[in-house]
Amino acid sequence: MSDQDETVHYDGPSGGWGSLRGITRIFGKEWDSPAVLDTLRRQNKPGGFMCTSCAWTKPANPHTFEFCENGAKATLWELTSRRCTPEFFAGHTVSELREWNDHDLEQTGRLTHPMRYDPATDRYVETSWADAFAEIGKELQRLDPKSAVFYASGRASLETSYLYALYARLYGHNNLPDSSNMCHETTSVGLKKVTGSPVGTCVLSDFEKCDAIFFFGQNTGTNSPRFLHPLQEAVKRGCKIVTFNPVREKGLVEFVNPQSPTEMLTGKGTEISCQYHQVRPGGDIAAVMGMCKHVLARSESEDLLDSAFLEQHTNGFDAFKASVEAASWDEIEDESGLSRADLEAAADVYCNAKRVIGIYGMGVTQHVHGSQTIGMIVNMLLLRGNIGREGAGISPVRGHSNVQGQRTVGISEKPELVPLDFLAERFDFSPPREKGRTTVEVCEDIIGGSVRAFVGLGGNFVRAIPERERMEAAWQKMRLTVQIATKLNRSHLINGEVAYLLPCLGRSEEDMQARGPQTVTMEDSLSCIHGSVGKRKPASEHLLSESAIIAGMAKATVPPNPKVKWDEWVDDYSRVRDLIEETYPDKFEKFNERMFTPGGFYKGNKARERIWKTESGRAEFTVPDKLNAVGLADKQGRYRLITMRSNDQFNTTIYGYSDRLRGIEGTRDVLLMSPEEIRAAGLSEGQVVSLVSDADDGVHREVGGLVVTPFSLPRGCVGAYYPETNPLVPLWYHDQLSKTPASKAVPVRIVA
Ligand SMILES: Nc1nc2c(c(=O)[nH]1)N[C@H]1C(S)=C(S)[C@@H](COP(=O)(O)OP(=O)(O)OC[C@H]3O[C@@H](n4cnc5c(=O)[nH]c(N)nc54)[C@H](O)[C@@H]3O)O[C@H]1N2
Ligand SMILES: Nc1nc2c(c(=O)[nH]1)N[C@H]1C(S)=C(S)[C@@H](COP(=O)(O)OP(=O)(O)OC[C@H]3O[C@@H](n4cnc5c(=O)[nH]c(N)nc54)[C@H](O)[C@@H]3O)O[C@H]1N2
Ligand SMILES: [Mo]
Repeated sequence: MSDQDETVHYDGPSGGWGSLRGITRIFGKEWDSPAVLDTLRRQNKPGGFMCTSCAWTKPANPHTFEFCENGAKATLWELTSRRCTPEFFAGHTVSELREWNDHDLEQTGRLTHPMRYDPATDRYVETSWADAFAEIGKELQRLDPKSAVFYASGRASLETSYLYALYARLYGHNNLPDSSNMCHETTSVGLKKVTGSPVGTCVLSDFEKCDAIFFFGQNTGTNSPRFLHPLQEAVKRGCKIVTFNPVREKGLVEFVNPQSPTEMLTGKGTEISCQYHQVRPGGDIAAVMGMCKHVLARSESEDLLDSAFLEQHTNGFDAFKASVEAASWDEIEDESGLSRADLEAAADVYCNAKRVIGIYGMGVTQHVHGSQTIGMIVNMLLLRGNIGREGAGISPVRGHSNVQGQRTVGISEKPELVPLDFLAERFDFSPPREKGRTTVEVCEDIIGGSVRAFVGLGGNFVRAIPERERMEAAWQKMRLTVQIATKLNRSHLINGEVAYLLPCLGRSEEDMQARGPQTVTMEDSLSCIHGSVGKRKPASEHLLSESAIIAGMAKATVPPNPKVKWDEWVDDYSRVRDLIEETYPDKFEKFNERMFTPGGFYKGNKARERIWKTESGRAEFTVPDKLNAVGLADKQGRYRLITMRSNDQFNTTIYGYSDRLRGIEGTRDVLLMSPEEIRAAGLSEGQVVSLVSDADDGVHREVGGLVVTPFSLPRGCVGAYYPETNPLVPLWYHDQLSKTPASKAVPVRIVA
């Protein structure tokens, strides 16, 4: 932290007036129209509509405005008055649009008509829904179902997701990757391995009772800002927050509550983290090892461990203890980049707290040994019985607003997670039993040629995945690509021989079906299910709901089946909720009755009750096989690249060019480095450089035009924005257990 003064940084807190200016700057006049304000007022409230931005939970007693700067951006982005029409497409070839950047593509506004790609003119041309469904159905019928992939980007509702997964299985495949495969799949696999549950164990009230929170690699201020409110309240009642992050993220340093007049007037906020440790990327395994070492050392003379819990509920403690004793402080300090004194101070907070929560995000999951880091965090919590009791637990912060829910209702490439026997009987068919493809496997098989069709239920797959250059070339050899979307993005411009772009309703819009206006539901990060009602007039009269589009394609693809009632389901989504309840009775009891429960209804979690669905039937201690989560060893000239999100983006949607909370303005083409590293590399501030891949695999990958920008970061690492730097991530560079791409320590060199 010595170099703070030389580096760009933002002096204001997170929240505060800056957050309101952030909205105004991008949306200008659009943002204060009465209709828009009315929509925002209903956001994240019982009976209102659920934000399309992050998955943070929606409280039972919401604030007057239960939305944050970035939630407002997401909503306004959907409500824009701009339209991307057939006339627009008539004026631009697809090749030309491929030269446009992400921001400008989405700025063309909401898609209005179903479009088909016309290779003769290299343009998208207007088509009818009936023709689109008929041709898509015919194309899919010609293909081997196993060669098709149905991707989902965690936004679509539980109802749509259930229908989509059923459609895939009726057609004949389990190729149902979703954005989770690039995100928290490490959790779904790694956390499940050690606790038996693929999701977090905490509920909102735990944040009202915990004494300490340990934060690993999650950027609350930008990515789940409403979570800052419970954190602020926790700090005010004396809870200690200890953060591990290579970047000093403003939201975890200080927060001014935009809903508090006093705080807004005085500008005086709350200090969030009492300790902030700038761990090296991938160094969390070592950092937690250091803390555990101190806890175990102190436990020699103090009664610190929860022996009854260890005895009754855990497996593997002795082996873990031996591994902690074997790890040397020298190694721990070197791998974590943190001093023994700092780690002991962090461990003291842990020892002094009766109830502890562990939080993590992409800084943990997007590493080659990310699952081992999750195991390590769980190890630390288990030592003092901090899982399965009030005020304590493990809480991954999920990304997309319904990404967790999509997995809950059957969008999964892992057949063992889906009640296939029930589906077989209920719908009278033989569901495919073979494992489907993860995102990385989809990419490998598109390159290899065995994937012939791709359907995207939202998202921007081609832009979000690793290895962009090779993927874009291979993509165009597919026979069929279908994208269901609200706005134009790069994935729509890299298409197969037959390609469709199908525009859908957004969540804030009224979804009118034969039996009246419809409600949809989603599951948040804390496993609570909420109903969401859109009220806005749709952006175009030609839009269909996502459920109607899925049903339209399904009817044209799979033979009629008296038990499969696409039309009835689309007429009235409550019937789909009945199906979900029938399929998952333990989680969705009285679904239709309970969907407007204030704060959502909790689907339950066995690990929270200390029922461990693991191999041993107990919570598992695990011994990491190395002290850092990075895939390749350090060497001269190699840096660990952190691919980052700015405060003005939602994944590949770029709202603007201000990363307000990090003090980076006007550009995304930056290479962030510490002043020491800039000097050591013989570079200077403002110099334009390229990053090239240093993955030792002989593949040339390069991203140029990056301006060297001093920024407080640990040694040996650099930072740059996602998705611009995705061409640098090798496809094979992923978490070992779950195949989540390891986007947080990508091996690169700098070329001046
Ligand atoms: N406004 C907005 N909200 C979003 C999104 C968005 O793009 N914009 N995206 C949504 C989605 S899909 C997701 S998954 C979530 C993502 O939300 P996060 O999980 O917060 O993901 P990132 O911003 O990619 O990075 C997380 C943090 O990890 C830190 N980090 C990097 N490497 C390491 C490491 O090795 N160790 C530690 N301890 N920290 C590290 C980074 O500095 C960064 O602060 O947010 C969701 N919400
Ligand atoms: N290098 C690097 N790569 C990463 C990451 C990283 O941190 N670093 N993060 C990864 C993560 S965590 C994730 S989740 C993925 C994100 O990958 P995706 O989920 O595939 O991408 P998004 O950018 O969220 O998708 C944006 C598009 O979704 C469409 N859309 C928006 N709203 C709706 C809607 O209501 N319905 C439909 N049908 N479409 C809609 C719009 O057309 C918009 O252009 O990227 C991953 N890739
Ligand atoms: Mo994500």
